[in-house]
Amino acid sequence: TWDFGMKANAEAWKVLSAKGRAMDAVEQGVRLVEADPTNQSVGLGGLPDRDGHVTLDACVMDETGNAGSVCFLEHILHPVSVARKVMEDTPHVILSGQGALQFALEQGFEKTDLLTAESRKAWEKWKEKSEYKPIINIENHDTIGMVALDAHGNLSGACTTSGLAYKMHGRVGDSPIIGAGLFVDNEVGAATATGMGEAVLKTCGTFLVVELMRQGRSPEEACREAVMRIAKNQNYSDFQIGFLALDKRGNAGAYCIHPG
Ligand code: SD4
Repeated sequence: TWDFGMKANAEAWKVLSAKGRAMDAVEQGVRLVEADPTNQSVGLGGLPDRDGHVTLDACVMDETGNAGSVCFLEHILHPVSVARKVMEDTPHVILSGQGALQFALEQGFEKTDLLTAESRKAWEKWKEKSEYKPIINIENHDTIGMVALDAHGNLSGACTTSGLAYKMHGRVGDSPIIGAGLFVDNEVGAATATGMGEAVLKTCGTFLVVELMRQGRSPEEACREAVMRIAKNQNYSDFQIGFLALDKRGNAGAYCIHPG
């Protein structure tokens, strides 16, 4: 998702080309973007919610259908890796808020201040009007989702975000929700989403994309149909939604509402 993902792809490719696991590839790939302070939308440097808190959502899903997720998590540089720990080291799928932070600290993750001077300044400026109109477009976006197929024929995916800028405190988007921001079915394919999370949540977006591929749609056709289902019922002039998908044979496709 989005052009800042190109370097994440390159990082993930290092793992894939060495015949590593798709799960490791997607984790390594998106971590690069989480740690990049110039990207004001994922992890470090993410724009805060309306009360000034940077709150993070992330999830992973692997080739066995196992999944892990954190949402409404603060102060952790790599939420995707905490999500993977939830998947591998707990009997649960989702940990949220204080509980997710407590788990991360117990696992040895360090507490980090994620609000950079630039993002604080942007928030101070936003507060002058406090206009709450989340718009997602090419200048204002905030999620990296990645899906991969490895040399062993296995699929995995990861999705991580600081969510909508200036969202309500406590708001959780689609990105950490299995079947909304990310879904992987190793027999069929994998899909991830970006854009206005509320619309993706209400349509179980990536679950829909994978199920459409199961019925025989190509990755692009499946993404288009999922986008159309959202566009049919909502006035989408002010928001973007994009789906990306990869099938079991390695065919990739994507579709979004607006260009860019
Ligand atoms: C969310 N889906 O929190 C994310 C935002 C996003 O590009 O993808 N923006 O709703």
